[in-house]
Amino acid sequence: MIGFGLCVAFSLCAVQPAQAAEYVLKFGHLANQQNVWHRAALRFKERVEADSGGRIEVRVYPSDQLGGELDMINSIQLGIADMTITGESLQNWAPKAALMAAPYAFRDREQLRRAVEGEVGEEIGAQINQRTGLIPLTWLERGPRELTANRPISHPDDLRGIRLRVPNVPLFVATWQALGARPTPMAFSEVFTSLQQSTIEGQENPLDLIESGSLFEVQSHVSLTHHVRGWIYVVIGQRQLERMPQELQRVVREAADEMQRYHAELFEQDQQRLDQTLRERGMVFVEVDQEAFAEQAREAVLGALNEEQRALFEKIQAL
Ligand code: CS2
Repeated sequence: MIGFGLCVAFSLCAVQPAQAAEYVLKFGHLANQQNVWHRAALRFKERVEADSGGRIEVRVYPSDQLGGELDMINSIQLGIADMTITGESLQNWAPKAALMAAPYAFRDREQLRRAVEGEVGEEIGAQINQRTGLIPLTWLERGPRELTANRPISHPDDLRGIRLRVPNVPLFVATWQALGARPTPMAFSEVFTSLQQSTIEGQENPLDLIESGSLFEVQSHVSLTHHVRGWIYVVIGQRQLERMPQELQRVVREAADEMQRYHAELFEQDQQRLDQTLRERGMVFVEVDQEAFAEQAREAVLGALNEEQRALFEKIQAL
């Protein structure tokens, strides 16, 4: 063996390639690299690779690099990708998932936690798994969804048929139609350009995704509707998880728990920062007639729920 010194000097040593991982998890999501979802996903990657001794490699792709949310769900089902971060869009397969983001369903964060970590969350998670073949590994709390536009909107009457992008969530379409908007389902990655080209006039999202999508460049006002308080799941394909030996499945699940703990830490700090950051980016924050929005939306939400969704909605109200 040539001495180390010579190795260094002449870099003659065959550098041993890192042991190729036995399993690779491709993890795509829609937020950008600064967003708390991505930072928490990198912590997940770190823990999985360290605790599996390199037997699992996690490749994290932000900003819809592997495709939009619905594409990601289909890719995981086809085995082309393995993990993503998704929520109420799963309603297209599992109706109960709509309750993850039912407008005006949750009074506060404690009620939300009781729902997610109790029977409601179990019911939703079970139907998601049955209907999609995805396993929710952990859940992440979300900031309230707010409405953005290029004018102040403080009452449903101000919507006046606004062309509003919503994610591919039938319950959102029904709710915003009833409120007087013209909702257009669209992938998050298309929102910036559609706003820039005035194909749509507004959208609604938590502040962190307003920032993540640089929407402050194409939207002047944030109307504080707080119309949805909800959560999102970190999901993995059931086949992808169960093809691993038990000890590696445990590594993945424990890393997901760590991801949630780390995200919770980041989330609190982030929520303090975002309001100020978006104001500094020039966005004007508008107080709204919460009761008027809630009154009109609640009727629409209840009217749009089928029997099993309605039962879950009632369960949430009782928490
Ligand atoms: C995002 C998504 O696309 C969006 O507006 O906020 O996270 C959205 O909430 C999805 O429907 C979640 O499934």
